[in-house]
Amino acid sequence: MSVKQIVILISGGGSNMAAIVKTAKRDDWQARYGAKIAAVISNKADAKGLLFAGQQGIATEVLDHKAFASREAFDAALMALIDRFGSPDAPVLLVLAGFMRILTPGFVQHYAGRLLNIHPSLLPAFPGLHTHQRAIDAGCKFVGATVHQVTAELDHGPILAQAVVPVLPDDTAESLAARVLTQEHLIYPQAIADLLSKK
Ligand code: NHR
Ligand code: GAR
Repeated sequence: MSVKQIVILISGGGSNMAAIVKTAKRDDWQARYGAKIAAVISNKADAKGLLFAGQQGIATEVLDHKAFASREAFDAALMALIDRFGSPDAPVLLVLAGFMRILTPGFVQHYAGRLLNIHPSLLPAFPGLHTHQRAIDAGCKFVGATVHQVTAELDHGPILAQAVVPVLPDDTAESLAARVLTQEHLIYPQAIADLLSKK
């Protein structure tokens, strides 16, 4: 059986990526599901997560979106880079983990059914950016995070998992983001494991 290659895209801290990598190691995804985290790719050279991935012996790559004239050109190069880690009979599972670039419909189509994202809100509430401040401003008493399949429409794909946390009276966007993030680190690895166990 060919190994299922997982490629993770990040833009920053990479704490969700690290949680996935640690769970894959702890639960031996290689033996259990024949799955391996093949590469971590960032669109930003200074993404802190790259350091951790490198230390774990995972291939790391940087593709700076600013070096491309259009979204289409960036996405085409990104696709080519990602697909180096897969094969025709075992295409990669692609995991967005704090990846901050909107992807073109052509890119999303290419990975249809194999492309996941974690979004820091209880979708369908608050798609897009600055979710925690928007939830505070709206007076939400509970917020959370959503793992979903990515479709061409931003933050609208089928929901795979969610976690809920309370909003406390003195919360700022930062304190709320930190509370949500601890739950993200639990539900994202779990949702990926669920998916791998079904494939
Ligand atoms: N692409 C598609 N087609 N569909 C989705 O659902 C996607 C996606 C790409 C990324 C993550 C998403 C999130 O979870 C995601 C989901 C970035 C932006 C954004 O506006 C919005 C949503 C998400 C990620 N990005 C700006 C842009 O112009 C750049 C912002 C920046 O660089 O800081 O691409 O929230
Ligand atoms: C996470 O909260 C993730 O849900 C969010 O950014 C953070 C990344 O943290 N994603 C987005 O806002 C996507 N637009 P991390 O880099 O430490 O995983």
